[in-house]
Formats: sequence, C-alpha cells, structure tokens
Amino acid sequence: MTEGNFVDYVKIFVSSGKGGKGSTHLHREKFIEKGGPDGGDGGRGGHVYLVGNKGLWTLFHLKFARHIKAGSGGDGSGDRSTGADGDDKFIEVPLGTVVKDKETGETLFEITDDGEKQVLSRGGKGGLGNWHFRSSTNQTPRYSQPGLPGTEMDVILELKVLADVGLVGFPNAGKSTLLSVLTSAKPKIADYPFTTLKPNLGIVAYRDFQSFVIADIPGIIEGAAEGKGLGHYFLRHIERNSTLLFLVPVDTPDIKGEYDILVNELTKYNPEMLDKERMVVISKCDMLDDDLKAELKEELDVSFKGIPYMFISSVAQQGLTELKDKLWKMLND
Ligand SMILES: Nc1nc2c(ncn2[C@@H]2O[C@H](COP(=O)(O)OP(=O)(O)OP(=O)(O)O)[C@@H](O)[C@H]2O)c(=O)[nH]1
Ligand SMILES: [Mg+2]
Repeated sequence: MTEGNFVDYVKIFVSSGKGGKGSTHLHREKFIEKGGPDGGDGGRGGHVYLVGNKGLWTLFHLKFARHIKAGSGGDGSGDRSTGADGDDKFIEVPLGTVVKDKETGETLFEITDDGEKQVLSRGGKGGLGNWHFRSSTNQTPRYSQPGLPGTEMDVILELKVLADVGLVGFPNAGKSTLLSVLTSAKPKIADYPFTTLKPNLGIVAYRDFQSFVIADIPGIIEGAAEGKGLGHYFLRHIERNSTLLFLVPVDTPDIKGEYDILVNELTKYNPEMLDKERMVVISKCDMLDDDLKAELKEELDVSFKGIPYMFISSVAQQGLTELKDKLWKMLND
C-alpha cells in the first residue's frame, strides 16, 4: 500500500430518504356511486447503512463520495396500495471504522466485524393513506398524512488500523525499513525523521502459507500523547494491534531510556496499551561488531529484565527469521 491511497479520515454528508405520501383516494366502481376511502400508505424512505468489510483496509473509496443519499419512499395510491420503500444505501467500510457526528464530535458507533450492519441515518416514515382515517362520523375522509422527511447529517469516519503487529519507535528508528524487508510493501525510507507521514501496512508471509499484518506508523516522540509531532494523530492506529513491536536503534545512547519514553507516551495516551503483548527489537545491529554486541547484551539483560528483546538488522538481514517466528508465536499463543 503506498502512502497516497491510505485514507484514514473522511467527512461525508448522508441523507436518508423521505417517506412517501399517504394517498387520499375514494373507491370508484361502476354502479357504486360513493365508494369508501381506499388511499394506501406511503413507503418508508431509504436508510443509510454502514457495513463492515474485512477486505477493505482504507477509506480511500469514500474520499470523493461527498454526499450519500438514500431513495425516497413511493407515494401510496388507490385500492390501498402501499408505496414502495425507498432504496437503502450501504456504505462499505473497513473493520475498525469509528463513526462520529461532525457537529458534536460524539462517537456514534464503531464497526468491528465483517458483515456487521448498522443504520447511520433512518429513512422517514411513510404517511398513512385516508383509508386509516375513516370513522363512524367521517365515512369519506379527504385527508391523508404526508411522509416524514429523512434526516441529513455530516459524519466523520475514522479508521483504526487493525493490523496484528504495530511498529512503535522514534523517528528514524528503522520501522519502515523493517516493514520493507519483512513484507512486499514499499514504504518511503530516508535518513531524516518523519519520513513516514501516514501508516503503511504490509503482509508478512509466514511458513505454510500463513500470514500476519504489520502496521508501520509515523515515529513517536516524547510528548506525543499531548499532541507533539505526528504521533498523537496516529496513536489510535496502534490501539487495536494485538502486539506491539518497539524499535530502538543500537546506536541510541540510552536504549532502555528510549524504550521507557515510548511506553510512557503510549500509556498516557491509553493505559490499555500496556495490556498488549510487546517485544523490543534493537535495530541497525550491523553497526556493531560481535564483541560490542556481547557487551551490550550483558547490559540490556539487566536493564530489560523480563522484557523480551532481540537484535536485528534489516539492512544485513540479521535476525529476521527469528523475529518472524517470535511474532508468530506471540500472536498465536
Ligand atoms: N545501518 C542500518 N541502517 C538502517 C537500518 N534500518 C534502517 N536504517 C536507516 O535508518 C534510516 C531511517 O530508516 P526508516 O526506515 O526510514 O526509519 P523510520 O523509523 O521509518 O523513520 P520515520 O518514518 O521518520 O519515523 C534510513 O537512512 C535507513 O536506511 C539497518 O538495519 N541498518
Ligand atoms: Mg518510516
């Protein structure tokens, strides 16, 4: 997935259909001079639904869909005929789509399951035909109800990426490079911070035709939870990942300290982040010879205590198979 078509936020205007008019009709037949009222009801206006689709990964297909409108209900007619219901509209969205009212900012609901269907905007009720209003005092009512109008609303759709593994690290830690060697994704890689501006997803092909999805998000810096850098905006993308992979480059002066800052930012953002499975990867290890690596390992065994960590190099392709094995195990245990 390239950066250009990853869309995780869209504003759309939806309107449900208005209800059809009830009919004011009097029965006419040869030889029956004054037939009774037989005006049928109007059909209901079309609803606008959101439907979860596990085959979708972005909201790109809705980027240019500014206005989504369901059909109006048909009017009722004589012989107690009910008007047809308006056409419903079904908006397909990826799993993890959060729906908000644009006016109030209130979260309306979230789509999490494949095939899950929720009404976003309900069509107006059809009006009752005059047939309903006959009574002992009025045998021929000459009125019926109009249909109720549909509702219009501006909504925001926001996507939380539902990948299996989320990559977390400071800018320049090597996250996109790792994604590019584990998957066929081709994210932009460069020697400056904030190269990645939008999440990238890649599929890791694992032994025996199995696979899992990795999400590479923009780098996180201290203060991200309060809105510094880009991290704040993208933290929601890793809220739903079941496993977090922390990347800290081997040339970082205080590796454990940097890891602590990352964990702290995630916790401030949402304490539930700490409940996830996590592992630390010390990246760019091709910069270190074996002696230095052994020395560092002694140090890290102490500072990381029980936290699982490992050395890798995306450039020299070191530790990648072991990393895949470990991630697979974490995801499936
Ligand atoms: N020596 C070495 N350099 C690496 C390795 N992995 C990444 N780099 C370099 O580190 C720099 C940053 O890599 P990126 O993959 O863009 O880092 P990132 O974490 O995605 O950065 P942002 O998108 O800015 O957050 C690039 O110059 C990469 O070539 C590695 O295994 N070894
Ligand atoms: Mg990047």
